[in-house]
Amino acid sequence: MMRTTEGNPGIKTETLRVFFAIWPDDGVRKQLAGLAEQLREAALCSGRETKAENIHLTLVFVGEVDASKLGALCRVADEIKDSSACAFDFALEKIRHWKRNRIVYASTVEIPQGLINLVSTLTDALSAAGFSLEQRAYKPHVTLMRDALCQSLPELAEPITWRVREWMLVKSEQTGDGPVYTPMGRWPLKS
Ligand code: 2AM
Repeated sequence: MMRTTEGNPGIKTETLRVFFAIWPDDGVRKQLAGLAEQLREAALCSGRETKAENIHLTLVFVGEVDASKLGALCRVADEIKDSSACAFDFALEKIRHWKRNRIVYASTVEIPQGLINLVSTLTDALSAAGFSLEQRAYKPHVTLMRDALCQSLPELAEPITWRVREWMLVKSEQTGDGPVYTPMGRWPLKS
């Protein structure tokens, strides 16, 4: 997105919408995409399913930043990568519906300590580097469907276990065909 710098009508800067996230491997992605499909096929929910390649878990939503800040964001990630959490497993055990914003999502019963550590280290480091973040409580969720209306939601027969081994910085762009997410950097978790 191009915007004009306030007070400098002639100078245009590019802004990017970015967030830190984890992306599932192919197996977990297929299982999660399959869940949304099953909800629709069983006529339990109607709505817009998240495309399989877009299924992810947001760690920290940074929002609109000037493109020139991308380097600073990557430096924050580089600095914490050795002190951040170890690799962890994330068991997706439940499907729920937020009626207010009409989102169907998958989530966990107990947030893994590795995820808590990673999110808090990243949040603290971004704040210390001058990025202003929302103060909302962190509710880890994997969005499966938007604009969703649901009759009821099934319990999962067994958890979907996601082995989290890396995290990334992602650019989000809205297109006529829905959001397009592009990785801008990747960082491994200690094994
Ligand atoms: P959602 O799936 O619940 O909409 C890219 O937009 C990612 O950032 C999505 O995972 C989205 O969550 C999340 N996101 C979007 N806006 C956000 C906000 N204002 N605060 C926190 N997360 C946000």
